[in-house]
Amino acid sequence: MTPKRQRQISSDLRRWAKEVGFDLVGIAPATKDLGTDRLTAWLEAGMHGEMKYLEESLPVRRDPSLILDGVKSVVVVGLSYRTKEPELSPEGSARISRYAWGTDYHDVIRAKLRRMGENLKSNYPDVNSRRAVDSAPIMERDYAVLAGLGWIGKNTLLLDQRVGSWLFLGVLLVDAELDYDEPTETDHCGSCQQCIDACPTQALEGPYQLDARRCISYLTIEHRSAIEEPLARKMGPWVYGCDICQEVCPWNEVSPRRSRVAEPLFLPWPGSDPVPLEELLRLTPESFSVRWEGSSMVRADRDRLVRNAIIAAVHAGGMGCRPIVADLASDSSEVVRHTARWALALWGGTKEEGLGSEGVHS
Ligand code: B12
Ligand code: SF4
Ligand code: SF4
Repeated sequence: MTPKRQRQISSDLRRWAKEVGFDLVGIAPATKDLGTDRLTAWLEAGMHGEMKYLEESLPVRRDPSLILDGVKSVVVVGLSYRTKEPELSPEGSARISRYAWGTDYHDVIRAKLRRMGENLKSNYPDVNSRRAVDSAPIMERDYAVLAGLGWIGKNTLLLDQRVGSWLFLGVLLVDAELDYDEPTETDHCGSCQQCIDACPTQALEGPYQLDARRCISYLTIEHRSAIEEPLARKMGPWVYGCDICQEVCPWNEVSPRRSRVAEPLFLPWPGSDPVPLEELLRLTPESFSVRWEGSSMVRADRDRLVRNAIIAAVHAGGMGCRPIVADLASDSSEVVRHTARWALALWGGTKEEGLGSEGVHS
């Protein structure tokens, strides 16, 4: 390919990324084993908990040509989801993290990447591309650094000085050499470690080191079984994800420079910010699907969400929820039954509620 054509395709891709609404775009060379040494060490330490898919996808993460044959370049895009600031949770409500308030980000980003891929095909028919948003396993944050989008903060998330960290990443793999951006070399965290200090479960074991097994995001979304009492007691109002290590980050402070109009599809659906606890506690598998079809919330399921809601009710001192939680003590789901009995025991459960006077200890 001539240098002129290479430059033309690269500048077209950057322009199309902006046209479809991405906030950030950069291009990096496709590289084998990018960041996978650290990933392997993390997996070997068991820090991924029940997320077995991360083990299974390791060979593909090591080699992006297993996703797109002959891949040469990775176009990395970032999309802000900071649509508004959260409401302060009133009593009897729970918190969903901002990234899951609105339409499923996978669908939104995939649609934008599809338009970029279609433009590429119609203008340069001999160039092939493949899009990925979590779906195809790729080291998204590492590529984002290589493509100059920002730096990885001590909370392990990618940060841009202007957008902060409230952004999703996606990639378009391309089988042509392109003009590459300069990788990010500066870490703007400096001596700050507010994210580490604020994490309620000490999941951030140190700078850039996250033990997912302790992370509220993992516990509420990915972890299927019962949550151990010491962690459950620290989960606060979060029923889906957790935003604490981003809310405290100085790079996410609201300022006129950072006020921006994020993709409106990420605005909270009614009743997502905050979400009434009682509604969550009364969810059935059917009402769960109807309520959250099309949002990121479907990554969990009814049982996990009800489990999380019981824990949030305990946090809120929600004795008002006690009759519903008592019903849940005989739920068909084992994890819901277990968590409901734990809550009732803490509240001093009675025989009528299915508990002996000694309660249940986890
Ligand atoms: C598995 C996963 C999780 C897990 C593990 C999180 C994690 N930090 O890895 C759990 C369920 C906990 C999770 C939670 C969240 N996630 Co998540 N998650 C992923 C996923 C699918 C894979 C990440 C992965 O490979 N982790 C493996 C380990 C090894 O990563 P790590 O410990 O962070 O280490 C890496 C870097 O930090 C770096 N590194 C390590 N040490 C050092 C040291 C230095 C000096 C440097 C420079 C770098 C560095 O190298 C490592 C290898 O890449 C990615 C999508 C993708 N395909 O990449 C989204 C992704 C990372 N998640 C995302 C989001 C939005 C979240 C949440 C904010 C959601 C929420 N509100 O609850 C939280 C944030 C929690 C947190 N503080 O990280 C976004 C992050 C966007 C951004 N701005 O960075 C991603 C990229 C999804 C996307 N497409 O946008 N997630
Ligand atoms: S998402 Fe919450 S629990 Fe997880 S590392 Fe950040 S502050 Fe800690
Ligand atoms: S809170 Fe401080 S240390 Fe953590 S990511 Fe933000 S700037 Fe970096």
